[in-house]
Amino acid sequence: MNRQKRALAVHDISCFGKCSLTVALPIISAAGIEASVLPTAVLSTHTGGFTGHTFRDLTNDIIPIANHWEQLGITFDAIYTGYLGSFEQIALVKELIKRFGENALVMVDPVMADNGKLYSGFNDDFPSGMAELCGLADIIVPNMTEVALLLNEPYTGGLHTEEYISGQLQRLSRICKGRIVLTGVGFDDNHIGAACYDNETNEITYVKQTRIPGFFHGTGDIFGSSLLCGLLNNFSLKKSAQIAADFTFDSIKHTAQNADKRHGVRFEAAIKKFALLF
Ligand code: PXL
Repeated sequence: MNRQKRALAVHDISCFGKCSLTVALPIISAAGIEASVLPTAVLSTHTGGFTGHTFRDLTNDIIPIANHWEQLGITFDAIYTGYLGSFEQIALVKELIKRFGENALVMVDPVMADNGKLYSGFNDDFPSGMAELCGLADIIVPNMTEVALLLNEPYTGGLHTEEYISGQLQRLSRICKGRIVLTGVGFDDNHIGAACYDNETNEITYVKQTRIPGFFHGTGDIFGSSLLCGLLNNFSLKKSAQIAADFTFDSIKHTAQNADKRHGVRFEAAIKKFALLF
């Protein structure tokens, strides 16, 4: 039997409203990968749509947790970072990557914005810090709003052209030396998908799925977690991105049309099909 792989997921715990660790953990486990966590903050809900959420910042716990793991000789096959609880945590995550990332696939999802807007709670200097963190990654997974922020450009929205996407990928490749998967790429009204840039071959490939209109909370985390699972199970970049696009689509498809979108999508109904891939 193959040695079991172990991924470290560095995200917040949003106690209600499926996203970040409440989706990353079950998805990583479903793909046969051991999931360890380093929670960056604990919130009563995510920050997208509910009012009055609590916020427990865990910045001061990161280094003591890392110190203990180092004493125990714990290693990881992947480090997957997402929503960070403070600007200061960017430097601490860089430190984690330095200590545990040498033999690990380092995937940075620069979670900070969507639909043209920086998430509440982040200052205007956050994107430049996130761009530095992306510089240490083997693979980054920004959405198109995050791409604009990483490049310090205005967000334009709407449908894309291949020319525009390849230009954004070229500019991003100056910030991130690794592979790049752009999410939320759409060339027509009926489809949405991802653009994958392979830094070794310079090749750009696209994956797509049927577009289901609307905004669905937590789908970026579902896409990122399932992409990581594909890569750790030795699927190609393109195949892993297609697995992620399919699982994200299936999760949205199983979500009731009248469901409260803040609650997240019904990935639980799609996870069996996903698990059978591994
Ligand atoms: O899914 C991204 C995400 C993660 N964590 C928190 C969030 C969001 C998006 O709004 O608020 C706390």
